[in-house]
Amino acid sequence: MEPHSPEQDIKIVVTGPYNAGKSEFVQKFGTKPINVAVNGTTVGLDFTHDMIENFHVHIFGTPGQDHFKDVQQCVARGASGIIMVIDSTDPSTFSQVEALTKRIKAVCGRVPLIICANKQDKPGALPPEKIKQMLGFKGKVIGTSALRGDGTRTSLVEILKQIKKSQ
Ligand SMILES: Nc1nc2c(ncn2[C@@H]2O[C@H](COP(=O)(O)OP(=O)(O)OP(=O)(O)O)[C@@H](O)[C@H]2O)c(=O)[nH]1
Ligand SMILES: [Mg+2]
Repeated sequence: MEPHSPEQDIKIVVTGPYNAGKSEFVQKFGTKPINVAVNGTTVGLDFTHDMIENFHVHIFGTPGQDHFKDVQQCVARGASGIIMVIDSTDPSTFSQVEALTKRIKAVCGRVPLIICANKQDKPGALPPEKIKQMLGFKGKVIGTSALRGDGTRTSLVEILKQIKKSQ
């Protein structure tokens, strides 16, 4: 077996508003994902790890509820990339994206960020292009269904690509 090479380790944070599907997203990776939750809402973190594109990717999910601000920052600290998961059927939550991005970047720096327009399997889900326009976001918005696992790996590969490019 090859010796473990630390430069191939990478930390990604999965964040987003309450109930957007962050935990469901993280659960799609690795063999033994962890979710620290009470009554279905994350109160601690989600964590898993997986090998993707020759990187050993450590995937951390934050809580979404605003009263866990400190926990969000704790979980996000040191991440090289941010995946912002939003619920495409709930535009009332989109206004939270800006403040959340600021809060997470305060502990990660100006690292690459992509948005996952999640719950695309649900009727009434706004398409990713529409959400990109509504948010005025310049980066990549990828349609996902964390429930079905659609687009989750594509999102990870995209953020890794952006991280590699920025280094
Ligand atoms: N239909 C559908 N349901 C989803 C999808 N992703 C998540 N859900 C459901 O939405 C609910 C919330 O998902 P979670 O993954 O717990 O959301 P979260 O963002 O981690 O929530 P908090 O940790 O409480 O902020 C659960 O019932 C999920 O099964 C999706 O892509 N499609
Ligand atoms: Mg959660």
